[in-house]
Amino acid sequence: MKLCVIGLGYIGLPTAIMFARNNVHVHGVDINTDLIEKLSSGEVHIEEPGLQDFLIDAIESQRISFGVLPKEADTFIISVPTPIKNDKSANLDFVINAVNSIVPYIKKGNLIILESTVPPRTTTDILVPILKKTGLNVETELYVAHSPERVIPGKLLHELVHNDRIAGGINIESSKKTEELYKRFVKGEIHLTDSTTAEMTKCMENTYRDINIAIANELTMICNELEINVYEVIGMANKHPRVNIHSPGPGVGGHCLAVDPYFIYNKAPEIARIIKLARETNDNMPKYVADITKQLLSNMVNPKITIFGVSYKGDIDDIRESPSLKVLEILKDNHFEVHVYDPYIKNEYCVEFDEAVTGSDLILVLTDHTEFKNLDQKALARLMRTPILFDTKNIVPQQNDSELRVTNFGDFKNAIPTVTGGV
Ligand code: SAJ
Repeated sequence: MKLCVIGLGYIGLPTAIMFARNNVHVHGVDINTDLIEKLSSGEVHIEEPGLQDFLIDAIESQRISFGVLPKEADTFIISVPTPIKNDKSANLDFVINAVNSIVPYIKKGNLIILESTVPPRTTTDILVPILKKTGLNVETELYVAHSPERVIPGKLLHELVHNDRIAGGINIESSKKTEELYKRFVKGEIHLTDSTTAEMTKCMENTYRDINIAIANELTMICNELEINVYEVIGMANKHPRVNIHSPGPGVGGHCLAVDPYFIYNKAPEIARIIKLARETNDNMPKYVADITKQLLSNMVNPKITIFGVSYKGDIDDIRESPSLKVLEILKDNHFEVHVYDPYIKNEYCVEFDEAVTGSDLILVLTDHTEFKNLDQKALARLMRTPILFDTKNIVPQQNDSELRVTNFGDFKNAIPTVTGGV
């Protein structure tokens, strides 16, 4: 079987490699020529456990090739980004370009699968009309489906295999063909449906999570107003067998939760009020964190702030839509001296650990990297000028024998220094 995968990012590349491991001859396509060169020489561009070794295996077994142009194949998988525009509507340009790029290579009997997360009805209203350019009868001579991925970065290879999957065809034959394809490596159940239901399901999964995080964030702000420790409330409420309040944080990042709710919202703005409000609540969290930061530093002159973590979540190197970047921007706009440390990110605004913490008046933990859970708090306190750490992810335990005062959303008001510090 021959497969052509268009888009070799966080999902396309691992998917291509998994098929290659399962006796499929895969051709991976991307518009980025540097990336094609890199992958062809056996080097992956994303940090994901196991992926590098799997790529080398696939190249050595001659089951994978890479190029900037598609090739004829039995199946085409499109896995390109679907960002949002400034007006929060979906930017489907990459999807449209990708489908157009495969049109000349499509033959009767081919299966075309869209994996990118898209607003409901994209497959029927956008994909199918483009596929008509092949001159084939899309309903009877091609198979077309939406089959969204559901994997989480960091556990990607495991979840690709073990998660349940949805196969949403434009007709039942397309759903069945899609099921047959993924069965080559998927051990989870494959659920057959139509393409529009599959699109809505995927968008709603991430919207559900975004809304639940928004409730946790709203609860945090209410508890702070009423002087109640939010973590005690969440901890106890979650002892109820049917309650699962999520964790508050500095906001919601990544390319999925911060984006997909708008795909639903834009289809029914009059009705989707909770969805919109949840987005706004989560988007407001960086400002809320910056406001708390100001309170913690209110008695200091020229304070130095250290941000710990810019990835949008723990133990990954992805900064897309990261709330840390927004916190950084707000603090800088307020003329604070801010230094950033992230063990996973090397870029123009990140510095080494010692440089970031020496002389600092406040460490702001914004990402739940494992490294931050096991800090040497005594050593840290010695390097800092005012040893306070504000932990927005509630991951740093207060060590009794250290000078470092660890605080969080639940008790930051007790940690505001009363003595004037700084220079
Ligand atoms: N976050 C909180 N509080 C929480 C949980 C998460 O503030 O209780 C924040 C995280 O710090 C992060 C953001 O939410 O900034 C998103 O993190 P995430 O781990 O929930 O989600 P993603 O975007 O990495 O992955 C999601 C997953 N979807 C669901 O869990 C419903 C994943 O399964 C999807 O494959 C992925 O979106 C996607 O591609 O759609």
